[in-house]
Amino acid sequence: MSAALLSVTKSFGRNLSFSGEGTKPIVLSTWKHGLEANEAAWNVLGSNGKALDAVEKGVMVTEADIHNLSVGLWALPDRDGHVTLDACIMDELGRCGSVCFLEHIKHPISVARMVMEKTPHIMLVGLGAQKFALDNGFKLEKFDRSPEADKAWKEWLKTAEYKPNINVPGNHDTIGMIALDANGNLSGSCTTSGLGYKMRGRVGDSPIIGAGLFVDNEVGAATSTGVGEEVIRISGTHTVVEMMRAGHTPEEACKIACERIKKSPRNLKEVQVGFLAINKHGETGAYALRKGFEYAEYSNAVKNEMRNSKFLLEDAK
Ligand code: SD4
Repeated sequence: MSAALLSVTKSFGRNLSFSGEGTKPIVLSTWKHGLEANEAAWNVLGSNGKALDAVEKGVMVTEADIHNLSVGLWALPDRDGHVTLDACIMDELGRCGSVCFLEHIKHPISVARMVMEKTPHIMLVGLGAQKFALDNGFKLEKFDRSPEADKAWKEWLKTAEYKPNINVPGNHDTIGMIALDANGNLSGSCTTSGLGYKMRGRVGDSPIIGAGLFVDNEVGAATSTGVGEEVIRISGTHTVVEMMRAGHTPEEACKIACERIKKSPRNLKEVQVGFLAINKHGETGAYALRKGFEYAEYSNAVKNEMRNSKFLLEDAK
């Protein structure tokens, strides 16, 4: 047997021989706003609810936060001043739904869930996604930008320099949430306004299944945050889940995905990416390219605490 195959077989042994109760229910989400979102998710999980409901209800809190500059309608606009939203959701049956470039709708995650549940498709974009939302009872929110976002955008226009700065609050803070419910089922959600001052029409990793979010109920779930282009290039969260399938811990799996990004010949100086993962046993882990990525974890053992992710590159500011 080749060395590579042997190591895969060996590491598979780790998963198969996992013993103990594991941790469930449990919910994890990216960044500080994850604390509030986790509370809402825990309301579902703690009363024996489904992971799918938990991850929708959880991130809806962030989408409705009028002070959040990176998720929902009150977030930073694109360079032309329009707020365009991306979101996706995936459940334990491998069902998934996604919306991209959605404007003037408050809860893209719920539209994504409806795409999953009511259509034969996975992704709807732009005006088509908006029409689908309106046809299904969502309301058109007519304002263009929140006062906070408007002020930030007008300030940005003075130089109009596009820089997806690393770890700048408000520019990198997508919420990705993954949960394991009391019945041992996994689901995940991811929702964002994307990178602040992006080109009009730009879509990142967050609404792309296998990039911003991936769930395999036999193995685990993962979500990502940061510069979406880099995550898409390596099918980031699919990679993380496949590494867990091969027997790696969630933290190792996230680290391997970061290492793939690090190998890039492109200049990654301004790039941050963070991965967050959970396996079927409720083991959790994260890894980032650079210092600064943090996430919130909530279980019976860990009552909603922030954790700092380990990272690969020491050159963080
Ligand atoms: C994107 N990944 O649109 C998103 C942005 C982000 O934390 O994650 N911010 O590329």
